Amino acid sequence: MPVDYSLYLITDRYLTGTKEFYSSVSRALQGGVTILQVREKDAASKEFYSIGLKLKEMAARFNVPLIVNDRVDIALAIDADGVHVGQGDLPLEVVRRLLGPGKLLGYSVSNPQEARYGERNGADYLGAGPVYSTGSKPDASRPIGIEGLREIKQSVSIPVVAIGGISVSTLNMVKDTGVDGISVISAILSQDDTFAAARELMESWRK
Ligand code: TZP
Ligand code: MG
Repeated sequence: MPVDYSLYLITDRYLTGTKEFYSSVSRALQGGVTILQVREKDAASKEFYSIGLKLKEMAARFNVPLIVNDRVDIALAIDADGVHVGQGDLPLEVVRRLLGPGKLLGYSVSNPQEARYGERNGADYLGAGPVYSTGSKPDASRPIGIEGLREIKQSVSIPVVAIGGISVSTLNMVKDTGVDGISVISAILSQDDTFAAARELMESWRK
C-alpha cells in the first residue's frame, strides 16, 4: 500500500506540556496524522520499547504506519513499520540489511548531495530540513530555508518530507516546493488541542 506522508507527526513526550502524552498523540491521530514516528531521545531501552509498543497499537487503529527513530532493535522488537535514521546513525545499507526489504527506511538530509546518497542507498523517503529554525531539536543544523528544500526535492525522485519549524502559517510556502508531506512536533504536540491542530494542518495541506 502506498504510504501517505502528508502529515507526519514525530513524538516528544516532553513537549505536550500539561497534556497527557498518549491522549495527545491519539487525538492527533484522530485529527488526521497520516504517519507517526516515535522519537524519544533520552528514553532508556525498556521505556522506548514500551512507548513504541503502545504507539504502534494506537497508530494501527488508524491504519497509520509507525516509524522508530534511530533504533533498529526497538523497531524489530515491536515489529514497527520502519526506521528513520540521520547522518550520525548506522549506515543506511546496514539498517536495510537488519530491517529486511519490507520495512520503510527514512533518512534525514540537509542538502541535495545527502539526498542523492539516501536515494542510492536504500532510503524509501527523506526527511529534509530543518527548513526553519526549531526549538524542538537543540542540535539542529542551520536552517536550509524554502530554497534549500526545493533543491532537495528536485534532486531525487523518492518522497521528501519537510521538517523543522513548520506551522500552519508556513505550510503553503513549504507545499509550493512540491514536497510530499510535512513533519512536525510542536505544531501539533505543543498545542492545547492536538486534534484541532492536526485537523487544521491537514485541511491546509489538502487545499
Ligand atoms: N529534525 C530536524 S528539525 C526537527 C527534527 C527532529 C524538529 C522538528 O520539530 P518542530 O517542533 O516541528 O520544529
Ligand atoms: Mg538520529
